[in-house]
Amino acid sequence: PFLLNVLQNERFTDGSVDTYFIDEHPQLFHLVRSQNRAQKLLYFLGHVAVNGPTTPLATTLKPAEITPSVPDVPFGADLKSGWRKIYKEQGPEAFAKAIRNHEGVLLTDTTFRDAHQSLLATRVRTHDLKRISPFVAHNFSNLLSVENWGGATFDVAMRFLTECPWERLETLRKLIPNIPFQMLLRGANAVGYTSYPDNVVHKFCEEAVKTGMDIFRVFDSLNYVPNLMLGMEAAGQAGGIVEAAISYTGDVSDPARTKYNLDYYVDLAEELVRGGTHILCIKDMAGLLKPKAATMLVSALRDKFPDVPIHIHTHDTAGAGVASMLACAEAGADIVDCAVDSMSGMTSQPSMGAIVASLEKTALDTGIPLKEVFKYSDYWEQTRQLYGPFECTTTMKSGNADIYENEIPGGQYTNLQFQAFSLGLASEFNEVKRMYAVANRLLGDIIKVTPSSKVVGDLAQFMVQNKLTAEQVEDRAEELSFPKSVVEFMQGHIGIPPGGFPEPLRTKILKGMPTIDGRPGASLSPLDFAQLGKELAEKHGKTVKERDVISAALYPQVLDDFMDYINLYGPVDKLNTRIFFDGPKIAEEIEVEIEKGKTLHIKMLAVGDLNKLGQREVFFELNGQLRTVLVKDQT
Ligand code: 3PY
Ligand code: ZN
Repeated sequence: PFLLNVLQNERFTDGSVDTYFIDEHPQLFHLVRSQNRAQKLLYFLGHVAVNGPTTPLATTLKPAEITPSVPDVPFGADLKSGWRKIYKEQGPEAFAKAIRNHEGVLLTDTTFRDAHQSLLATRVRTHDLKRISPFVAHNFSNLLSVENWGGATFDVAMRFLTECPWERLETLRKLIPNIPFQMLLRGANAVGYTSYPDNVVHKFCEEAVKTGMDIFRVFDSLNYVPNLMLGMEAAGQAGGIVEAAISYTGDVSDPARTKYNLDYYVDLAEELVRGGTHILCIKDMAGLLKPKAATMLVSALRDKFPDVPIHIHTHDTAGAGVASMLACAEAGADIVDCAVDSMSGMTSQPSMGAIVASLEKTALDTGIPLKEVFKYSDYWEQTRQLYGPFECTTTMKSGNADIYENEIPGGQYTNLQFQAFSLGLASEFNEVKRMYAVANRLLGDIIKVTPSSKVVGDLAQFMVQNKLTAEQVEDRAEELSFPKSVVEFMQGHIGIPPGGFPEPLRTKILKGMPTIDGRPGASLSPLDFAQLGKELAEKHGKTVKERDVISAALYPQVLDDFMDYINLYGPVDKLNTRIFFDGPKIAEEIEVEIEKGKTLHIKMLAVGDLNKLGQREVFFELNGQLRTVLVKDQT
């Protein structure tokens, strides 16, 4: 209040007094802001104490009461330069050339993105990524990249972790300046589930490069080339390294599976190479690439494209991931994906330690120090316990080779299993898996990855719930009310599948509804960013950043909710993970560093009785002083 009085004083505002004291003491203003932030955090903690977690916990498990220890990083030691230097100094083409000239196999570490997207429902917070980042920068400068952004992490960060995904990228970039960062871009769907106007995808990529992103793995859920090209162009024009990905399905080693055979993949690769990709990726999102198929596919691509780096992504759902990655490496792949041991296996990527150890002292040596991998794994083994409420292992106890039949992508496999178990229908999971394969054939045997995997999953669940066989679906298609995702797929909303749409099923389902011919985004008019920025500023009453406008373009409602939440609860991303999910215990002392050098000491003392207005007073000690907040009891 004192500062506000000064600022509003006429003599102050007309400049007729000497304000050097204020000019020289900017911290006076910080004080006002940080008090406000502290009060908001107390309100958040009070709210959790009274009403429970603001982020729905998926199971009854609690985060473990531990503070994971971070392995030492030598103080003041210089960082070794890594692959990022080549890219930044010489550009993407030279980067690609250097990869081809490199002896040995390079690794991409997916621990910061796909591993937790697959095992922990994408819930890993920046707080825990940040703590281990200096260790990664110091010990793993030989990594080709750290995959740490994109896919589902973008919306989950705002929606469930109430933290800004851009800030995550910026923070990690500062801590890991030497290793290239890699993200997953869903082509024309950017990091969303639907097509966006072209200028949204372009603007998103520009901002991502500015914030620190380097390599863009671009895929399309139907391998639809126009969608892929749009994503590749956006990433390339923004100055990023383009890694066009072919999503892998079927089995090239099985002569009976003719739709997605070697010719299909080599022809598609040819289009992507012609389209200017710097790196070619095989994205095996369901973990279907068995060792023999891996050898066949990589050898064919290696022969055909001797100058293009080949990067392989897989999931270890069946348990054959390490064997397949070794086969890829032997056949000439330049880079393979892995996750640190304690975050690997099952629907995640194969184990980094296992791959590093298998190739040590061979011509394909990864150059990654195994001893440091153990320490890195130890950090994640501990940290993973904080995410107990989201553990896929509550339902999944082992790998399962049945994915060779149902072809369900890693992330979706654990989701479907969890859904079935939480409805008490464990046996139904088997039925859903079986029906997933049936639904896929009904839809024409399509590529299954976000968002086309949802179409297949929705149809499978619809068939299980309504006890429909494939024949019944085909016969009664005109009268059934199909899930929205299935209808939109048939309308062409996500693109055109290889070999076209299944007929007569499509005609029967659409019954004359409008269809989109060609690339869905092509018919969308450009988004007016200036107008959207104005609207956001009016709504949220503060200077909205460019990156917030981009988030709003992708996820309007999610961004609005996120901003309202932050306005109410303050910088909850600064709380440690157990406290964020579950709140403190009575009398437990916690420290929250809300900015560098500014730490709050908070102790929750008591939760008061319910008053006549249905509220409870929650008592705290904040930096030694008594504070209270009044919280509406919503239980
Ligand atoms: C995503 O789109 O998020 C994926 O991880 C697909 O494999
Ligand atoms: Zn994946």
